[in-house]
Parts: sequence; C-alpha cells; structure tokens
Amino acid sequence: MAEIAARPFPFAFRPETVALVVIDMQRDFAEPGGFGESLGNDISRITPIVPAVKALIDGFRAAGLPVIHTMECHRPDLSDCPPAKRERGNPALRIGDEGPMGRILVAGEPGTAILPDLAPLPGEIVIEKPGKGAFYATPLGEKLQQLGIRHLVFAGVTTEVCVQTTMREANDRGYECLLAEDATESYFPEFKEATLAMIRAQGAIVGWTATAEAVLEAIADA
Ligand code: C5J
Repeated sequence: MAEIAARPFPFAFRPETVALVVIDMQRDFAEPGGFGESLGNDISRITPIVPAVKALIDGFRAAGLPVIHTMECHRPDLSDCPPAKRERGNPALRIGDEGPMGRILVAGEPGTAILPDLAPLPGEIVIEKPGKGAFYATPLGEKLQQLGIRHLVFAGVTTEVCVQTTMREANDRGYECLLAEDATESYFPEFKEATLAMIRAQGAIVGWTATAEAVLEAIADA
C-alpha cells in the first residue's frame, strides 16, 4: 500500500486502484458571463486553483493513472433539467438562456467547455452530468468498475456543491475518497473551509483531505 500524508490520518491506496476525478472546471463557473457569475458569485476565486489542478492532472498522467473529468451540463431541450433546478433563485441568466458564451450550461456550448489549460486528452473519460453529484444519471459508476478503481482523489469546483455531493455519493458506493485542499474552490471561502472540516471530521466520516503536493509525492513514489 502507498500512503498520502493526509488529514485526519494518512490515506492508504493501491496505485492500480486510484483515479483522479476533476469536477466541473468549466468556463461557465470561472469566466464572465457564465453560470457562476449569473448567480451573482465572485468568479475571480476560481482560476487561482488552475495551477494546482493542472499539476494533479499532469502527475496522474505521468504516473499512467486514470484522469476523469466531469462537466455539469444539460441537453439542448433541457429535458434533463428539472424546474426545481432551472427556476431556482433569481439569476441574471437561467440554464438554457443565451449568454455571451452561448447557452448557459448546455452541452456543446462554448461556456460549458473545460478550461483550456485543463482540457481532457483524447481517450480520457469525460462525464457529462445533469446533477450536482457525478454518479447521478451518468455512467461514472460503471466506468470506475470497469477500471477496477477503489480510491478517488478529487479536485475541482465548487467545493461544497458538486465536489462535496460527488464525494458523498462515492463514499456511499464504497470508494475511499480524498479531496485535494488547494485544488478545489468555492465562491464562499467559509463554505470551503467548513466542507473540508466536515469531510474529515469524526475519523474521516466522508473522506480525507491533503495538499496537491502531498498527493503528487505519493503517486510519484508509488
Ligand atoms: C454549482 C458546481 N455550483 N459545479 N455547480 O452549481 O458546483
């Protein structure tokens, strides 16, 4: 077993069963005119984590370990976007509305693309997800089973929404989960800190947290 220096205690994993899951590093959450900004958020908080996310992606690729990307997006007819999601709040632009980067959170539009520095390579798994959790209404579970994955390292945005929801889904499905502290971000710093704390509380009740550097050291040595 290899180990990542993590909190609340070291995260043990087998290199042949670990994968990186990068959640929703899309233009819609990071750039002006996208979904994140339409909800009134300070999007400038997101791009500072790009170097740490990129370092993780590069490290997993260099070690020959799987990198899985997720994208929050909906079909053009919005048949997979329930009113409970589309009509929530009072955003400047709703999901499906035309914005400066195309239709908000609609598959195939420029705004839903993953940030260019973090773009998937041909052959990497890309999961398009209509919900907050990446297991809901997607083939992620089958893909992980096919690869024999048991340990998941998470990065991406936003910490307390799609990242935390996916970690909890994964935890309930029996995966050992670790969140890279400096490779995830929220529009609300206090929500990020609370999420990291609640994940590792009670003896890692949902999972572990560690720096991206600690993850990279462990997979390079494994
Ligand atoms: C949100 C996400 N925040 N990817 N989506 O609506 O966390």
